[in-house]
Amino acid sequence: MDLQQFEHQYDHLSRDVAAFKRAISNKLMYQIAKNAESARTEDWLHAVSYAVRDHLVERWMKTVRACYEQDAKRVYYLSMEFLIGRTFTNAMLAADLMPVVRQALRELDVDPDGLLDLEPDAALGNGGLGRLAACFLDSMATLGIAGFGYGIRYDYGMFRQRIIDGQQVEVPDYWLTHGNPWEFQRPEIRVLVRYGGHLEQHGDAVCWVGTEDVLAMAYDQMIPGYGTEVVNTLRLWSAKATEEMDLSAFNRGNYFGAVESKNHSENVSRVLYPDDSTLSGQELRLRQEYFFVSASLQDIVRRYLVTHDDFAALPDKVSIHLNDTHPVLAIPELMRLLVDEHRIGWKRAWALCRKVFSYTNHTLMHEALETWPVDMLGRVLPRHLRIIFDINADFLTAVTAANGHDIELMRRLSLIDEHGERRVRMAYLAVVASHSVNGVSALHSDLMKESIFADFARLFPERFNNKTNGVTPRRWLAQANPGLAALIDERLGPSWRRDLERLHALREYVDDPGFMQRFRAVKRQNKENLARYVRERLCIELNPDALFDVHVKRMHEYKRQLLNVLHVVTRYQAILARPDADWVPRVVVFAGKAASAYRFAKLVIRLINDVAATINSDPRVGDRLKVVFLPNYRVSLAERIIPAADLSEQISTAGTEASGTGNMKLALNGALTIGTLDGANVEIREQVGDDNIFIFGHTTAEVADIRARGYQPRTYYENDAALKAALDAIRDGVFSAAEPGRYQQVFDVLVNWGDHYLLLADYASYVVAQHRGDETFRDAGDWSRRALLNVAGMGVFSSDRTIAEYADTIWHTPPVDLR
Ligand code: 26V
Repeated sequence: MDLQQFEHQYDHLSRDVAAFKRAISNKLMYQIAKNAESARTEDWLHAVSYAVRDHLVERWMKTVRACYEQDAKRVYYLSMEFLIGRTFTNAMLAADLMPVVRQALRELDVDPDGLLDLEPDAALGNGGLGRLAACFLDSMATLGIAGFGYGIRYDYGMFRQRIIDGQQVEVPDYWLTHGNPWEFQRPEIRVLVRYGGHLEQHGDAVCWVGTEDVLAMAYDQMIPGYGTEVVNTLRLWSAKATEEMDLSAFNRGNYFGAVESKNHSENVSRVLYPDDSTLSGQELRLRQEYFFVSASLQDIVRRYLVTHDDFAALPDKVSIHLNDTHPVLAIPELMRLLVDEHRIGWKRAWALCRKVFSYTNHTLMHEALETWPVDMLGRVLPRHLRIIFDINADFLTAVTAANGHDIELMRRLSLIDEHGERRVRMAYLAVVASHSVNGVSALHSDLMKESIFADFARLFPERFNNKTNGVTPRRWLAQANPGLAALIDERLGPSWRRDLERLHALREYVDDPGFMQRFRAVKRQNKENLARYVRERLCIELNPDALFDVHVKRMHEYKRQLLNVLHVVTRYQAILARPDADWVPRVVVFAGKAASAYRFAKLVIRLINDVAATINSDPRVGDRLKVVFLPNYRVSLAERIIPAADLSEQISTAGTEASGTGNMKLALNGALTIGTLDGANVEIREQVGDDNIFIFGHTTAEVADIRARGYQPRTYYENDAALKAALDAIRDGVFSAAEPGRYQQVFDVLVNWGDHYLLLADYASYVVAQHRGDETFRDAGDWSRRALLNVAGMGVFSSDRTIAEYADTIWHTPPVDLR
């Protein structure tokens, strides 16, 4: 840049900064009604958020207009969960306002970094499935696809996790305390959602009458694309009572009774189910699912009818994607709208449904497969139950016509599970109604066809396909790791943000000492930042030169945090046995929430904390090993931890983790994976090469084989001295001196009760892989070479690639033209 160019740019920036300072001050004054002297940091955050938001609104309206004018095909992504995290930085990056906003704040004497940390996470999701939905919204907007998210505006998101005496305590997450500057309430967009009642037959028409009703009110958020003017919409529904109060009760002086029914109706959007895999079978959950599905479908049909007089073009203009089975009631709801309300014949309505819906499966875990008791469904949604029975009858008739009468096959395929209490199988309904059924990694999509959907895959092979997950490089590299982003920019320019495959070119720099030294410096800085955070919150001192070994995700037996603990204990015992050996210093970082009712997962959290306390305070260990459990894992904490990781733990039992996305985020930020051949780890290995990942453990086929032969975990316990020593220490109270029996159950689950997830069978090879990790880490140059090859190999794991595949082969949605 020559001097003139520089001065020109500088001029530009300072004019923008001046304008932005005025905008912030105006917002503070007229929207928040505070002056600079009395404003709290929250007030500044809101003022500057409103000012940034203004820059996106015009693009948003332009996008909405363009969609209408071009009558673009829209994709509706229906999801019970959107795990968005924070919005402020993301919005600044999208609007290209980061330098201007920072400078403006500094000139107003406000510390920009202090502001960022005040924004609460929008934690309207449990884990992988919800975070994927958020990455997908970002990618749809960035690719210019007319994508709408539809979900629930929970008053309370994912609970906050506190650790008290080593144990998880759940605290409600009322994230709206200070208001949400990113949402637009739409009081004029209200939709009636009906429950209960009964059916009446009038000729060949069915009437659903006598219902209890709730209103769904819309709240919209902007979803800005990156490097495009497109801004999409996320519409979340909040429940409103149809009557503010019961006037007769009020007039009788019964003031609490007067608002009771209002509270009851509005409870439907009160709180996110914080359970990420077991269906507690609560009726409220069913009501939540129907609530947002019904509101969304009515909204979709209304929007379609603005520009169409009949339903002939519906499949050309509307795609409805079902994020797992939680929104599957959308299928009978669309049938109801078409048949009962718009008087379309059943057969035609069904043909339309079949073209409109597509479905993604996110888990094979049996306990996470949704089924609803026929009794409950009949009580809460009688019309929908009838429609499901009719769909089932048509389906089974067609199967019989094609395959002959096979009672056993019918029993297996039926949408109704007749064993014991009759239940509706929501995943089967999704498969029968959708034109596309996909899994989320190559392995998972194969297993899906062999296990839960085997019969359906034989009947409808063309419906099944794979779309390997991805993550948005905007949040998970540009925003989370500005140091690495800036370094990449210097060599490759900024285009990787929209075209992540460009990272491939980083391979050229593995032998460039200058570059590699800076690459290491970035990681080192990120580790120092995390160490500071840990020091401030937990008073634990970390050595930034140690290997940072990171295991962050929901707490689940299948994810095997306990296997990691076994290795930690083994290492601890080895350090005590050979204190003078040349140990590679290591920091083991855990974070993750356990479902509140998942007793065993909570016990594992407690064990981690007890092990951490013992090891961290043992003077014989010193810097060689530190263990930390970071409380309240969430999107914003992930953004801090992931850039600081050297080693990424992805150690689920082969065949259990559908894909994983944390595995992609960590590798993208230069961590090497230690992992099993599970989920997308398989594809990560293909991208980075066998030498740059530590693979261990039994494969899916071997796991099945071991189980088929009758797995005997006790044999491993008895024959492996190191394993035995670790398990005995846990059982005997080495980490729980005050209550020696505290972890007897942990021992029993692994040794005596079958070790369902085969921790003991994989222990030995895991320890060997950890050892390979140590040896590689000794040579900092060699390690960072491999780390860079991981970054360079993550191009395919951009959610832009994933969404482009959905758009091409499932939704058939070209980008909108903003001209
Ligand atoms: C089930 C239930 C049951 C009722 C209570 C609330 C609730 C919430 C979520 C679920 C299913 C969770 C499925 C899930 O999150 N699967 C994850 O999806 C990721 C994105 O595809 C994938 O990377 C993970 O491997 C997979 O575990």
